[in-house]
Amino acid sequence: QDSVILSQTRVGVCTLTLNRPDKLNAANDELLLTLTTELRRAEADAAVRVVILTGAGRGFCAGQDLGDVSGRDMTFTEHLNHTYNPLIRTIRTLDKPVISAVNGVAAGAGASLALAGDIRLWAQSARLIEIFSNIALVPDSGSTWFLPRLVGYSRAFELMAFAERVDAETALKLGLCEHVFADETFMDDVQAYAERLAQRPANALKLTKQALGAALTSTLDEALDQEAALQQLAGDHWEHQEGVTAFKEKRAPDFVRA
Ligand code: T3D
Repeated sequence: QDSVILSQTRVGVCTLTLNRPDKLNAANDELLLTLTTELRRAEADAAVRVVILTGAGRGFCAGQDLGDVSGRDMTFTEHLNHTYNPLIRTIRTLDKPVISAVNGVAAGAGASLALAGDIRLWAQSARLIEIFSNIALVPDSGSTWFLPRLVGYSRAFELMAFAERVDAETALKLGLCEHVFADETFMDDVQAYAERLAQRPANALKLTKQALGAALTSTLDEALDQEAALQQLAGDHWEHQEGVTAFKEKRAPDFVRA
């Protein structure tokens, strides 16, 4: 398989691998559009409960393929609206959890992709660089939205202004990732984590993702209204019944029904 995106589904977990390892998975249009399509395909596939995004080889994603920019027949704005922005929106609105499994360097739009996941798992040797200012560009693909929410305005500005390299230990401290795993066992650890997540109640997680996504830009009043509406959908679902029954019967709930 030599597609720019590799797809494999195992035990309810679909792994989408950016596959241009010679260029640290720098993104061309084909990669970005295919990744968006594959995410939607995973969303529609009943066998998939969790999606992992990762990179082949030693890099996660080195951002825009700089060999692909000159001579392009789109403006920057048109290009972002055609490729990166639909991808980031797809990740954040997908009705299944998306894990960014950051196996190596994540730079530029690759850093944005690393931040866009609902959960961010890093290998020990992974690095994140808001590298845009090195080529005098503005952080895009959601970085200006994700990063200040995680680290605060001034830290985000500093990381962007100096294109500072953030290592895994610092990322964990700053809240840019949830867990760091050893390089040697990274994808096994990520798969095990994803399989645990796949056992959780899929409908409740879908609604939780929706509620959290909305709450990030809402008032408390709006969040309370949103919770009340979504709780009805959760409460009416068989998963809720199973959770309550399992509690009463003093057994583990089974949220993965064939
Ligand atoms: O619409 C729009 O187009 C605007 C959107 C912009 C979004 C963006 O992402 S802008 C930012 C673009 N990305 C960069 O500026 C990063 C460029 N890469 C680097 O600075 C370094 O490669 C890294 C710091 C990421 C990693 O450094 P290192 O030393 O580990 O690896 P390397 O040797 O530089 O790279 C390995 C190979 O990958 C190398 O190819 P070679 O010499 O072995 O044939 C290198 O040229 C290639 N590569 C890495 N990044 C890119 C790339 N090729 C094309 N585009 C890249 N972005």
